Amino acid sequence: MKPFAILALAATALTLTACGENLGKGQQLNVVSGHIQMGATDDRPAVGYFKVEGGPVPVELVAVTADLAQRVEMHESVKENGVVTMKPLLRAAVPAKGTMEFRQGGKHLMIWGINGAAVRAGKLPMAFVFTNNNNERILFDMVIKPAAGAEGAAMDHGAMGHDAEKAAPDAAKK
Ligand SMILES: [Cu+2]
Repeated sequence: MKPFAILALAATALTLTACGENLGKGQQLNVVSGHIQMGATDDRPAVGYFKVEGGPVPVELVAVTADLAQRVEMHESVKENGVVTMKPLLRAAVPAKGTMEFRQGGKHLMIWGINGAAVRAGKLPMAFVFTNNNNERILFDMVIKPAAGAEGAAMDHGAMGHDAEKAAPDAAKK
């Protein structure tokens, strides 16, 4: 091996090490967990929940997409005058070094038309789009769980779903 080739290799190794060290320092923006609960019947949307860990600066989640689903929407359940309704959610703040969660009873994803192959594989690859770095995309495989039983959240949510949305004037506007 010629001397300059060895130098080049050494330089590459140094670069990689430096990169790894930077990643180790401080928390990076990341999607750390998430799952999807299928709707009780095929015409019901599935619901998605996940957790995001914030990086060094505050950002906003502005979209979640999936190539293997027909439609994905971000929603938030809100209680108004004692009635729980859902509203479309356009952005969700992720605090620096904090956490942001989509969970039952609050922010959630609604997912229509998940590809059958993804359902059989038990996971749906999703892309989470944030406002930092010119819309950084973070990919995460959401574990797909079957519909909950009669007492389950997915069924309740599905039953609440469309009627509640039609009834919510804000949701109807956009
Ligand atoms: Cu919803």
